[in-house]
Amino acid sequence: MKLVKKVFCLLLFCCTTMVMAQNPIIQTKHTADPAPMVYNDKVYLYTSHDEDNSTWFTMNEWLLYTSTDMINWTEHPSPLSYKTFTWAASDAWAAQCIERNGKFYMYVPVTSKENNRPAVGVAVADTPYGPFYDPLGKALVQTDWGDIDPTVFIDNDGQAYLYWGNPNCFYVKLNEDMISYSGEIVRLPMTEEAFGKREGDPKRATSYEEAPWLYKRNDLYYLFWAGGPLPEHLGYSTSDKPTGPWKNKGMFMPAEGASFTNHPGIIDFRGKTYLFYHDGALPGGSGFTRSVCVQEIKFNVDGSIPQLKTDKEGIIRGTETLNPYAKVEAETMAWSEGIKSSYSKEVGVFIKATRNDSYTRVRDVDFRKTGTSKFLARVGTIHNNVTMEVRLGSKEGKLITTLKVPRTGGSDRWQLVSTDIDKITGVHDLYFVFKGNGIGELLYFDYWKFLE
Ligand code: FUB
Repeated sequence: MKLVKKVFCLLLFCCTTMVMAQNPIIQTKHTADPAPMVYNDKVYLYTSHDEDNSTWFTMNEWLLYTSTDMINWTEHPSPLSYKTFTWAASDAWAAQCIERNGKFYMYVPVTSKENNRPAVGVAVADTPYGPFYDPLGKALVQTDWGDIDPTVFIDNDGQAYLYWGNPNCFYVKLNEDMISYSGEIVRLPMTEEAFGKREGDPKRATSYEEAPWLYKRNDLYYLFWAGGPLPEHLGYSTSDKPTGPWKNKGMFMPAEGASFTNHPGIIDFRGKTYLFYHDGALPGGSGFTRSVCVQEIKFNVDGSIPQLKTDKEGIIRGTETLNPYAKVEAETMAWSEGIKSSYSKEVGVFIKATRNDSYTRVRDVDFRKTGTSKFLARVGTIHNNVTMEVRLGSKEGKLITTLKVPRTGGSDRWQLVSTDIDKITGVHDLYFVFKGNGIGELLYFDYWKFLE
């Protein structure tokens, strides 16, 4: 009997651990170069977008995801494309957005049409979702080479700094308008003391490769960066000033997995600090089909960062529960398999189930004590006999309802379907499991809601 109990506990532990695995945090697209921003108690995660099946950094636009709980992420329409910059030829690479006086400034690297070299531009919007426009009609900064990976930071005294560059690391002081700068562009001394020593590459004396991220904690400035040689690790340097001199603190996340690049993005949110980075951990992932991940950083008492590893678990405990009685977008999820996200003018972002048995998981849904007895969803399909199962706790967990998805005839045709259900109360992980024959586009799902 004891043995049976032990095996049961072990199985339960394994299942719970599997359920909790939720890195990479976005599974419906390939995302890279995370740039998280906290605004009004919500996390806005801007990423670059690796096109599916890419064999190079084929990147045309930036993506935006939001979360208030750090476990469920909602995709929004792309806020910006390199095409917004009429002077840019291509390459929507690593960007960062920041808010100042109610306006949002997105610093982006793109390739300039004029000289076919990278340059940093800036776009402005009235909301974090965009639409962003190019106020300058030209690059904000361009040196002689390597103007990629801008990071922006506003210090407590109001002075804003823009850092960027590969293989050099530059900075400039931004003016209060955030779209111009004062003083010279400064190239940091690329010394062993600042960034550590790199062996065997006379062109790059230090470990610094690219992807700087400026961050401040307890009056100490941190410059995070991706370090070489390839594959990249993550390292950091510290200083008591935002302009250095920087002191190398070395590697805190070793290179690992299918991506030969990495890219740090750090925020404080609701009393914790989170590190976003990317790897190639989705099925078919590579250096050109990357995926954004997140984990909590717990600093040592002296301000140093403990050694971290890329992981599958990500964030175990969310910062709040999700309300199922308000409209919830289908593209809000903690995990999915066999799902792609898409966009249409009629409904904005929606998801496509690509095969039988594909599913999404939404974590920590709070049905409260009062509970629910009705479920509704806006769906559509081009096939007969397609269903959507709603389950609790796991993909095979308690079946709440099986919704027959009407054959609407396309992703531009939707139907709101509702069904009575047995009462559910309390907090549960919710699973939407899609069943039917039809590879590629089994069904379309826009939003869902329970009625109290
Ligand atoms: O995403 C393209 C480039 O790869 C970025 O600019 C670098 O930081 C690296 O992640």
